[in-house]
Amino acid sequence: MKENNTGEKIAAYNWYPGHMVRARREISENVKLVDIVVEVTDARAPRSTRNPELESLVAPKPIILVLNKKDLVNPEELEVWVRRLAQDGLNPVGMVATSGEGKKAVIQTVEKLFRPIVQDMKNRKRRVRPPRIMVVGIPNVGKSTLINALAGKKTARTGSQPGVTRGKQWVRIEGKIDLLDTPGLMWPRLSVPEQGLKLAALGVLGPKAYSEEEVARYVLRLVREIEPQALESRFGFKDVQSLDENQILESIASFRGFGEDEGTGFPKTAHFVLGEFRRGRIARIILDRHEPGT
Ligand SMILES: Nc1nc2c(ncn2[C@@H]2O[C@H](COP(=O)(O)OP(=O)(O)OP(=O)(O)O)[C@@H](O)[C@H]2O)c(=O)[nH]1
Ligand SMILES: [Mg+2]
Repeated sequence: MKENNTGEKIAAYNWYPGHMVRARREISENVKLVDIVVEVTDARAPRSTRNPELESLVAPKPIILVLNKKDLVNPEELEVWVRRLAQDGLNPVGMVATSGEGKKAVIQTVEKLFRPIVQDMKNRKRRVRPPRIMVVGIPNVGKSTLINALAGKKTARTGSQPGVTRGKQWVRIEGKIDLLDTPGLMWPRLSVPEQGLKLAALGVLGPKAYSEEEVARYVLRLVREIEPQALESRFGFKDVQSLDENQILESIASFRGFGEDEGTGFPKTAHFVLGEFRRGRIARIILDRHEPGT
């Protein structure tokens, strides 16, 4: 099946075992230095853009799950995910790292999760210090943007703090939280072939790892299922549910004046569809479904 091709290509191209071993080692080392781990995910695929191993790597330290790029999803749909993830103890926070929206909620969640740790320090008659956090996540979810948003302009690098860790760079956020200033890069979850297509659709994977035409067809299929009216209003379709992906591509090709694209399998149209989807200009849908494994 085509889906499998993309899944296999992705696995072979991006994440061979050597990468994973190194990433795993680095995260396990860094997690010793912090109290709380901030896992950044893409709100358009809250399950598929998580790393399935992270919880066991960082346990018993708590995770704050940032659902970033929430400007690209429907707010009510995101709220359902936030409630479910909260039930799983993952402390979810929706965020727009590019604008800083959600930053306050992240800081408040850090403070809430740190309270019992402070209590413990007091009980042991230890000096109370600020919470230490680190950011982790798969490629392209917005880790660097989030670090910049948290650190802001006013915050100076605190340098390698003796007594914290030599050689590590920390930044102090709003005078009260120490953030490790380099994010931990995790590998994506590829247990189900469809997840490869989702990650490709969201731009998590390098362009050599997938076929744009295959991924564009997948995106169109999902939008047709989840929010057909989005395709109808954007491209003037009448009854998009009666069309297959090829017919949809063909119509978009003529809508855009890419008519000559048809004979070559719609590469231009596919590229256009993916670009528009990634910018949130086709539909603001969450690609993951609520049932596990999807
Ligand atoms: N729409 C939107 N785009 C965002 C948001 N946060 C980040 N981006 C964009 O997503 C892209 C990736 O952001 P980065 O911060 O570089 O992501 P990263 O996780 O550091 O990526 P790698 O370092 O490659 O692993 C950039 O084009 C950002 O501008 C957001 O909240 N909304
Ligand atoms: Mg980065």
